[in-house]
Formats: sequence, structure tokens, C-alpha cells
Amino acid sequence: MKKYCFFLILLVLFSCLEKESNTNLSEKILIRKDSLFLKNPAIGKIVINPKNKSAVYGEIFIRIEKKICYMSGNISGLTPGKTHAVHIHDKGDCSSDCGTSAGGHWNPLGQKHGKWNEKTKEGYHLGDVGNIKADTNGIAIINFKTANWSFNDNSNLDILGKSIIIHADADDLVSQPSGNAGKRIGCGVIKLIANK
Ligand SMILES: [Cu+2]
Ligand SMILES: [Zn+2]
Repeated sequence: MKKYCFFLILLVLFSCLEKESNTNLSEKILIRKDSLFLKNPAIGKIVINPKNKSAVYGEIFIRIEKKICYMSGNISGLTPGKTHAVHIHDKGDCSSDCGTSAGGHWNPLGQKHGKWNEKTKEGYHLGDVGNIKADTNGIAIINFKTANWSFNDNSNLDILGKSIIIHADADDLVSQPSGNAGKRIGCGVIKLIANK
């Protein structure tokens, strides 16, 4: 009987523990759905710094697995609850205070601005990542993957050396040439993580 009770206690304990770790894991999966299980380490990194006197800061990582390019990271200092546009811009230059040094949207296929993956004949810019929504703390998660980008191969689909811009407003996914997304409030150059 004693033995049985002991096992019962262990079983209860174990099932509680497992339940708890499951919950944590599912939260993590929500945050980093794709990147969490990638075997390959990050090969690219973007540090987002504030523009137009914002408080925006972020770190984004680039991974490649099976020819899919994964972009994942966090952006903080956003307007709580607000939707903000994220794009890849053409020039890897974040030197100006307003971020305009980064140029227009990266558009190697010469298409119109639009919604990612929308199968219209106008298409979309390959830099049209889309929108992120800030939580009540002003933090948003970036979690994006595509087979249409490459990294560090000098092809016309190579995102190395381009920049990522975070905007004050949402991208309406329609307006030309850039979705009427407002001021540039964060900018970072897509860089190679040095292999050691
Ligand atoms: Cu933009
Ligand atoms: Zn665009």
C-alpha cells in the first residue's frame, strides 16, 4: 500500500510538472514558432536602432534551413497595441536621423508595393514583410519565413547588406509606393554574423 501511495504521489507530481513545462513550451512556440526548432545557427543579425527620436530597439536574426530564409526577433519601444509596418529597404544605410538614407523598399523583381504572397499580377516588393502588432508593453515579435530570399550568395535575392525599417504606422498593403506607413522609427542593417 505504501509503495502504491508513493507511486501515486510521484505520478501526480510528474503529471503536474509535465503540464507546466508543456504550457511554457507552447508559449515559446507561439513566440518563435519556426525558429525554435531550426538546427542551423543564425548567420545574419540586424540591430534595430531608433529613428525620428523614437525609443525603438530590436534584435532580429536570420537563419537558413533547407533553402528557406527565416527572420525572427523582437522589437521594443513601440506604441502599445499599435500595428507597425516592417520592410526591407534597398540601402544598408541607417545613418540619417529620419532613416531616409535606407532608400525605398527593396524590390529586385521590379513589382508594385503590396501584400506578401498575394498572387496578383502586380505582385509585391520582396521587402514587403508586412505588419507587426505591439503588445501592451510595446513589444512585437517578428516571425517570418520565405523561400524567396537568400543570404550571402550575391544573387539578386540576397538580403545581406539591405536594411530593415520599422514604421510609425501600419502598412495598408495597397498605397504606392510604400503602403502609407508613416515615419521611419527604427532602422538596422542586415549583417553577417562572423564565423569563429
Ligand atoms: Cu518601409
Ligand atoms: Zn513595398
